[in-house]
Amino acid sequence: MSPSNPLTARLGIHPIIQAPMAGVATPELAAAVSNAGGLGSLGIGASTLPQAREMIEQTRALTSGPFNVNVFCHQPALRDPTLEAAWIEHLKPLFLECAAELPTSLDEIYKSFLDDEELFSMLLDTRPAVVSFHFGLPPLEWINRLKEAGIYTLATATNLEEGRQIQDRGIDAIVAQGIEAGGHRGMFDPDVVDEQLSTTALVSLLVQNLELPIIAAGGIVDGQGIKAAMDLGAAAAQLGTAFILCPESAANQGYRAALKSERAAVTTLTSTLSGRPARGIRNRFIEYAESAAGIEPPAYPIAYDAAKQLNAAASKLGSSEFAAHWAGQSAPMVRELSAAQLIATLLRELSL
Ligand code: FMN
Repeated sequence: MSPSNPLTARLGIHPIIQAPMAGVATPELAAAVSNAGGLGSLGIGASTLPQAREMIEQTRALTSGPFNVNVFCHQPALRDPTLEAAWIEHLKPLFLECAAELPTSLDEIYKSFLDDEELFSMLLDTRPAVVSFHFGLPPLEWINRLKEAGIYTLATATNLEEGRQIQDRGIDAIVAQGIEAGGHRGMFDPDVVDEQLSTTALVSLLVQNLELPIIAAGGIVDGQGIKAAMDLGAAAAQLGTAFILCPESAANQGYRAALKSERAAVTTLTSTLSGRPARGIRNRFIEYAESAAGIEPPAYPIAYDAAKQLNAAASKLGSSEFAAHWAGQSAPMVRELSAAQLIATLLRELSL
């Protein structure tokens, strides 16, 4: 077992964080991880305010351990009616195939935390032990107030420049998200050139150049992977895909079947599902949506509205070919265990 470091000592945890996963992480999953000595996380980026509060309260009822609540700090979407109409038109054959009504317009289906003062107040009120930020950072004043409330803060970086901004803003620790990672890339600005750094390169870069504890995320599914990251100087590892098959996750049968099939070996980074780059198992939606050169998806999360409507219609017909099955590059190696068994297994492998 690795010795404790400032991050694990402050939170009183093993160096294992279950990644926040909007739509997949449940109170049961987060609490089971925290009860097993890791840090469980909730992803409330796509939840309404009452849903988010309820998830926090449910988690608190299931564990006395610390847990993390994650919010999305993307720049609010710039509307482009022409682009949005062209995207709907592009997807028309898929809507027809699923016998679904073609949307006449698309919505910004959830707010950025940057625009959500009520959510900020709710976090101050409920005071989870940890709050984490994805896609950017909130204003300094909000970070300071969360920290004054005793909350430990984390933020995702995909390169050194983002890591520097996180450190300068006074965040407590950095999640170093490599290109292998499942789900959305936490890059602050999806329009800048993506350096696409691997988890190994990024962790080393951040450890060598910054002072904050670094949490390795991306492609890690076993204790050996956690150990390798810690050998590079990471204080902990954050695992997402590894927890999707846990019975406590909200993943549906189609998602579980895809992750257990040979198709899990082929993951793709695509903006077509949501409007921001995210890694998932390649399916017919991605194949089709990427097929037309020159037709770009609308901004995040407007594109997601189209994909979610299509997936809802396809699901009714028993198809999950249009779903967002987020998964990282190590997806073929995930194990189907309860969260407690998975943490125990990871700890055993880590101490070998
Ligand atoms: N990261 C966030 O910060 N917030 C999220 O809501 C979020 N949702 C995710 C949903 C899924 C299904 C997955 C697989 C990842 C998600 N991520 C999210 C990214 C994870 O925090 C983490 O970077 C990633 O899972 C690490 O790579 P791995 O999946 O290979 O372990």
